[in-house]
Amino acid sequence: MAERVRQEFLHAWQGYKQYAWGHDALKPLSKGYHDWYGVPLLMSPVDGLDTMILMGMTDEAAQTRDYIAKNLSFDRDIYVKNFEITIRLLGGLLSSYQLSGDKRLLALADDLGARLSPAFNSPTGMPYVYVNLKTGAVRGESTNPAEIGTLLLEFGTLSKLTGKPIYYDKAKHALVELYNRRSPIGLVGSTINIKTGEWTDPTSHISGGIDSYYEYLLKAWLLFDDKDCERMWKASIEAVNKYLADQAPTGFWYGQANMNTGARTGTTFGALDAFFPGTLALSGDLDRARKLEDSAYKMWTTFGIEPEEMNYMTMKITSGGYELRPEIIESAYYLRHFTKDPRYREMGKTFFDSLVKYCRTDVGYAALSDVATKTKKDEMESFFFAETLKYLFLLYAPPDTIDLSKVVFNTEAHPIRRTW
Ligand code: DMJ
Repeated sequence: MAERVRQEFLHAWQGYKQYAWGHDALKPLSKGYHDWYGVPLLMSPVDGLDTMILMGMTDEAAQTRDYIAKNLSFDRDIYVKNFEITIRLLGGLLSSYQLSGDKRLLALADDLGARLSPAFNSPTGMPYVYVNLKTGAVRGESTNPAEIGTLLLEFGTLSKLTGKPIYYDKAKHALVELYNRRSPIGLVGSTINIKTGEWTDPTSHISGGIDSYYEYLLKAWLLFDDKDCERMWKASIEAVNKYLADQAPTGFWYGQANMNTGARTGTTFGALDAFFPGTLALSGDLDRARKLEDSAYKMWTTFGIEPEEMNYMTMKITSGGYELRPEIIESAYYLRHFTKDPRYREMGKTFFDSLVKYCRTDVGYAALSDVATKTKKDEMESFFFAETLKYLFLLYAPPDTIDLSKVVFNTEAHPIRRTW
């Protein structure tokens, strides 16, 4: 299985190289390319490089690394999303630096970190959504917990590797400011204004927009031995399990609730929520992790492939796309690691077979606009290289490929090694 996954990585990578080389992403149907901001930031190569290294594609990885070092420039007059660029590019550069020892990648990461840092210059210290890489100008006051709280692994690691504490301090301050605005019952909402610090949507959940905030509380504790993060994680997970977990007739799920009252406001779950069994497993809560992954697997097999979102009470789709997302596979990887239960490799085979059956094209893999009809769309996100295929590979690879006692994955599956 590991070798089959590797071959599929190569298939998609060759498509990217043939039709989109030097750009952010391959368009897998029209055989063109897409750049997020008009000029290339090498999203797919930077996101995919550490997967290549872990898969043992030594020559391919060396060529890609050299290309990145010689061609990637952040001296661009463009407004970029601080969150996406941090998790994909900063995370990718840092992990590939650690895996290869190529100091040019660390220099690029340091340059990027410095250019992103003005994002934190708000009245609360919580980051603006966008920052201009050349001028440092910022915009976007309305944001969410994930975009505020999913920066510390990358900025913190940059501090440890460069000896510049400012990166850690800014990202940690943002995280604490967010945590301090939790409700009296310990939950956070969906939307917050970073200038006023006021919540503008009180809906609490573990889904997209909040998800990796929780993931980073736990992982920043593990990676940096940060006791504040340990405390914040423990207080947060208690509230999440009390108010968001839902034992329904269809299974064990996590839904939506009002952050102030705890009253249930929604019963949807989707592809993004499926990261949570992995986070629970990493925290040691194997009981909830197993039950939730079983539910997520039911979601996948009900439709042949998972939808972006469905109502878990009715098992009806509420948002029908599939973006080639990794989360359910990531969770299978953690559960397999911690339980050794063969069930999770069997699940992985189902995920792999569905991907090949419904998403493979002659030059790569395509997202689906509708899982009910399995209609493809012209997109292959860089996280397909960074995460989806990496976690699938690791689910079957020899256990010494990654030592989870020394490594923490960022939310884009870039492995960060604790060298400090
Ligand atoms: C990735 O960029 C990251 O996993 C992020 O945390 C959520 N969205 C995508 C994958 O679905």
